[in-house]
Amino acid sequence: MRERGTLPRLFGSLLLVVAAGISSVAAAPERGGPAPARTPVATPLGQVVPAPARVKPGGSPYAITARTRILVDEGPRRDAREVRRIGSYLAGLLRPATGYALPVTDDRGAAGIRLRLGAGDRSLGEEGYRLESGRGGITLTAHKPAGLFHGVQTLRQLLPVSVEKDSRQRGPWTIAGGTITDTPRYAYRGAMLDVSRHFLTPDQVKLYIDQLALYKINKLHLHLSDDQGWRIAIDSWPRLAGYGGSTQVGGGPGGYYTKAQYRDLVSYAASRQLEVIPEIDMPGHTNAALASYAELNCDGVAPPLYTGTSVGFSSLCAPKEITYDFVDDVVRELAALTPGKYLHIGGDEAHSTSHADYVAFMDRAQAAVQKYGKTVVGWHQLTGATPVPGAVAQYWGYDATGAAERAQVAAATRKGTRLILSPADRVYLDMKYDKNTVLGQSWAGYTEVDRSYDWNPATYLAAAGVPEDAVLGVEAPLWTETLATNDQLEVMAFPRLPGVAELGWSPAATHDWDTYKTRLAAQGPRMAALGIDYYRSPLVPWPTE
Ligand code: NGO
Repeated sequence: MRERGTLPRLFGSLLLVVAAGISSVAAAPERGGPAPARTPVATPLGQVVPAPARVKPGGSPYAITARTRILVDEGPRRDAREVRRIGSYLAGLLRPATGYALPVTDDRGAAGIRLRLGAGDRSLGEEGYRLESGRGGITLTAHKPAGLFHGVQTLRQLLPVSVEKDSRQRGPWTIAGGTITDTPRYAYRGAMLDVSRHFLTPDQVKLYIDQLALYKINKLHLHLSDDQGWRIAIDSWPRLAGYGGSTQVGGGPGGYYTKAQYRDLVSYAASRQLEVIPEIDMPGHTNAALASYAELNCDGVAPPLYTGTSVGFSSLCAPKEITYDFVDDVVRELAALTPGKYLHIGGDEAHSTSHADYVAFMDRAQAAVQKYGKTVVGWHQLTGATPVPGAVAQYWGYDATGAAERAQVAAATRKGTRLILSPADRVYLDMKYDKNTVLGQSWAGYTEVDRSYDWNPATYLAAAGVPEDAVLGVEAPLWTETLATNDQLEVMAFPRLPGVAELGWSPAATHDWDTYKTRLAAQGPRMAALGIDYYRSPLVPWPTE
């Protein structure tokens, strides 16, 4: 939900009062003694999503008060600004609800919440952190800024749900004592937004980014082009966005990102430690481009713009040389907008391209990506062509995917192709939860919250012959044929997305639906306080009012 609505706010505050073990419980009255005082009991240290790798509870809790300062211990100079920015981000999270000033300072004498980059903490890697909580304060330690940022998300979830509100709330703001040492299972923990079927404004995308950050997602894949709309300005082919971006599913105005808007999105994502992976889907799913430039069509005739939801009918013209001028220009301009290492070239459902043309086209499209210094990502149909060394394939098969297709994917992994797993009947967030779900699709089946969470990325394709170390991580795509507003995105993404985030982050040893669903239930009031419209799955024991 874009604005924090009254309803979720009310819902959140009601839940806050009743969610035992989450914010406070009453001490047992002594017979004949004084009236019971409300003793603050902090959230148990491990009760966060994704589950931390190691939790050692114990010792005194720490309470954030009006005297608390945020101490940034800036570490190596190249990271100093970023550490300070994370300190300010934390202060920004805590100030509205606590009402405290929470100054961000580098005064080492200050007590409170300390963010430190330790040179000696290499074992925490690129994204890990340690959170130590005790009477004297909280210390977050990491090797890299991303670790501090993820530690901040853990800290946030350890505070009462009311901390998420944008107006002043009653404390106390107590964090349980102990130590969390946490590093991710997979380096790639992604979410995808299809901004083509329905155009999503920069503000809509930013809101989703903020929601992803809460669960330590670190990649945002943007599906920037499809039959129904081209969403990124390309200077050398201006009609792509200007005309190809002018509509969407069901008609309506569509839209596109100017380069300045897109750069701003990339930097906003980076401020939440997310790397943006742009996708231009080729050679199929290209009606918007074909409609914009007649010369890209084999017959030289531009088709009309398309606002339906069929797939597989469009194709770039593989035998024409101008096709590769187009690919080179688009990839060059997109690579220049992309600080991250990946560039996604689609490659799915090229049903209107002959196999020979597909293979020839994918060879040249991959070469363009390499020429501009990026790593190729493609949907797993890429493995039916010739993936270049280092290419990454995004698996989107499901239970009904045939053995031959799985074997082809496995064969590619044996030659070095790595996989992002997005099994459609597990983590496609556009799949309906059950027959009563109003939005979404069901071609891969209904996907309730347990089904979405309860699988193991490491062994998911093991039977087909995919080795564990071929798995780079997981990604939850959100296709938007039926979705246009943030409320609609949210009710499909939540609460499945936190489960995918946990699959990507938490050690396999923590994987257990029964304990997960309890931790997820505790996220209900938090999501509500944040105004996230989530699906109240009957499988999750949400706190009752
Ligand atoms: C498929 C298809 C998309 C659809 C989506 C809907 C892939 C990779 N190609 O996934 O065009 O939008 O299903 O669920």
